[in-house]
Amino acid sequence: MRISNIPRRKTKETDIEIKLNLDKSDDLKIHTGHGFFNHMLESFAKHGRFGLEVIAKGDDTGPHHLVEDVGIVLGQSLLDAAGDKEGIERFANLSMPMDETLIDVAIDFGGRGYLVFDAPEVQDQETGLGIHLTNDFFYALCINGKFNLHIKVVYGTNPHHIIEGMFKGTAIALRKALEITNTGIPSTKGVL
Ligand SMILES: [Mn+2]
Repeated sequence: MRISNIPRRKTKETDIEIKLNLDKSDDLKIHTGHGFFNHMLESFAKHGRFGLEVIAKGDDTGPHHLVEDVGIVLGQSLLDAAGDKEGIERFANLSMPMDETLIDVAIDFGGRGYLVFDAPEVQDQETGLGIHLTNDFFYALCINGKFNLHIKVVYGTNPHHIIEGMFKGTAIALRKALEITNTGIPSTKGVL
């Protein structure tokens, strides 16, 4: 069972504890104090088929510190749970539809953090998250998880669908990239 073991991260801005299980999806407990962000993390766990507990508390400056720091610790948790990455598929991509929105997501879980984020500047009074903070979340996730993440909104207008499609698409691509389909380390270097 591939389970993360990252200590609680406590700063003057946030207090975050995350437990992640890549191989068993029974445990789901998300408490961040931010309704839409809870919804996104639940969606992430559900479609990634991950067991996920996130107990997080932000400061009173708005959601920025909270969302970015959860991205950091969740990225660390993905990397930690993946262990030596033996036998993983490593690469994955998909097109994620959500009503009027279509999002392309591609991942290389190969040991290097890199984000390409291509999304329209949509007005967002609804989610309390917004496209910019979503960008910051995925940056923190893939830099700390040490994987390449490309997210491209092909088209779409509804911010709820655009942001949720990103979380779902990234979760599904991560599930596929982290699936154990082989033996050995999938790299000519022999290490990832
Ligand atoms: Mn929704």
